[in-house]
Amino acid sequence: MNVNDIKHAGLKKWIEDFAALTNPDEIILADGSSAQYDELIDQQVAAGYATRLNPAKKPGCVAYNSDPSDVARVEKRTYISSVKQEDAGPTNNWMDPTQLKKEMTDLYRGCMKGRTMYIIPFSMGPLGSPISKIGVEITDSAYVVANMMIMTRVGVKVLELLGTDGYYVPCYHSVGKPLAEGESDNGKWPCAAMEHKYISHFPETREIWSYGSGYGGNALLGKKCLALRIATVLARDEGWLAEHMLILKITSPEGKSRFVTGAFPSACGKTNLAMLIPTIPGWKVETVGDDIAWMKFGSDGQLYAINPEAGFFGVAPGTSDDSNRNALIAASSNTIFTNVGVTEDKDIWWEGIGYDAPGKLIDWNDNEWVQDKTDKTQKPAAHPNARFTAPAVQCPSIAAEWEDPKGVPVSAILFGGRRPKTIPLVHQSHDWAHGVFLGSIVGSEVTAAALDVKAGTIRRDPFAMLPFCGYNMGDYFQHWLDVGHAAPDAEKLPKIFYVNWFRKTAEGKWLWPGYGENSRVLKWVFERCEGTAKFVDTPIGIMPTIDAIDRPEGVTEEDMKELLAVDLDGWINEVEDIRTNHYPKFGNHLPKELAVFLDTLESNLKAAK
Ligand code: SAT
Ligand code: MN
Repeated sequence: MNVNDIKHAGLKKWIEDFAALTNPDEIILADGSSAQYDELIDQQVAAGYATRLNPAKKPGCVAYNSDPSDVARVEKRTYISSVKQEDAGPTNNWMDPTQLKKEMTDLYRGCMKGRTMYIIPFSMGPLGSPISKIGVEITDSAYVVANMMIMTRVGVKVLELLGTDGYYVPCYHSVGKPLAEGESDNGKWPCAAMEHKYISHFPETREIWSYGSGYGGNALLGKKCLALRIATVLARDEGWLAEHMLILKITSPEGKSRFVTGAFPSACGKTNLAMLIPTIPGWKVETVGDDIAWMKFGSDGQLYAINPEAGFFGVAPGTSDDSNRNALIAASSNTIFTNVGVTEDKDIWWEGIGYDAPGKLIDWNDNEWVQDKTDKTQKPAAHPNARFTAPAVQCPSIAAEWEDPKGVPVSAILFGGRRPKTIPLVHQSHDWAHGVFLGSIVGSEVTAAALDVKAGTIRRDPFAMLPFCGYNMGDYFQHWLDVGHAAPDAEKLPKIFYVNWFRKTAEGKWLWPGYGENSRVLKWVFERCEGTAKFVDTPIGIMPTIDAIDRPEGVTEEDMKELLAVDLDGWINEVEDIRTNHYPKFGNHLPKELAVFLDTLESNLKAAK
């Protein structure tokens, strides 16, 4: 099938108009077939953009190296271009839509010269599910097509669902590097200069326009752009939740299962938590999703979640047999690696993979690289935000329900971030609204997942949605409160927890081992849902008693006391920071209910001192 066979007149015209503007050499429809995927990858390997990995070790896998300037999301070039600036709110970059469209139209003019234009019809969520949304991405990057084929459901079936006049979210993407007559990329990753990169969202018209970057969330427009930024707007208008959350299934030794979702900022271990192998005997964790959850009430009054994605775009460095065996297995075939090290026998390697680099590697900058453990300043072989794009079905821990069109019933919601101090291992909100308060104050040490925020500093990242909310974040808090008020049955609302696996001692040592040991906290969460867990009420919320969570090896009773202490002074500073630096940003969009929770927290803390 090709573009001429498209039966949807509006879609056809939209494609023709963009082709007239961007002037590609040819137009190809991504039909979703594995033959087309293989052909694309073969072409990319032949043209020198990608290295085919050793079929005996990594069958069906390739490795790409990106341009050193194009290695992560760029938040400062990401725009929520609503008609009114106030609707984008204080946490988003804003530009007038008319102005932004004019600037970008000028950039798009002729931008696909010398390249192929690909049309990618895709579904976020299982094909035909009432919760799913359809998008069409136009791109000039074959890398994007191949990644989208793993991350979403792509192809002819989506066009059939669209019929002659179905609704889709239109998404433009170009790497922003037209080729002159006879010019070639010579196998180098094409992208535009930073000041020409744009990742733009038009919430009123539900359009996505991206230019200049070929990497991750900047270019795979189904993920952060559609499934979060545009979906938050749809969710606000339609009364549901589009969230930056993993979805996991936990089963007790008695065989009872519950589903838990969790919001953590990028590169804080969502993928690891979603695929965790419990260290406590008899317990099982399975994976529904690792990055995004769309949640709606079912007719039984329960909140149900679907994973709109079909693959994992996981952080490679630090992924090892110990930290996440399931991810390694998922990414052992039919996977695209980006910015990892490649060994002489064409296998992959990265920092934290669990073994030393074997011999001479080609690093993510295309240079020869030999590990020197005596050189503490040696640059890493893999970029810290190097990624694997792997099909979800290949994950050994994938839950049977992962593609269930009606979703999975959510018992608990976790919020978390990287906090070396103050925030205890786990505490629970008193109710939904108090949980919204906890979500609104989440802070985290910044990671390498975004290019333009300083790694290592702590920033507030409410609901882990700071870079992903498509409208005013104050209104988003209110939407969360409204969802709670509108719940058909308050008793059936998920319980809300705030966890922190990242506590350190004054000497900078981890207090909690994390990874599989986090199952001990999940067990307490599960038991809270069952009503059987031991707990105490504290000034900050409900917490486990000191003996309610079994201690992992290496964690002393003293450590546990520190992990579960309410650090009154630390929390008073926290309140102070929220009151002076965080909440005022939202002005009169901050829900009064949240300001009251902050006052109550402060008086609780002062009373306890
Ligand atoms: O936005 S990406 O898809 O590149 C990854 C992330 O930041 O979570
Ligand atoms: Mn993410």
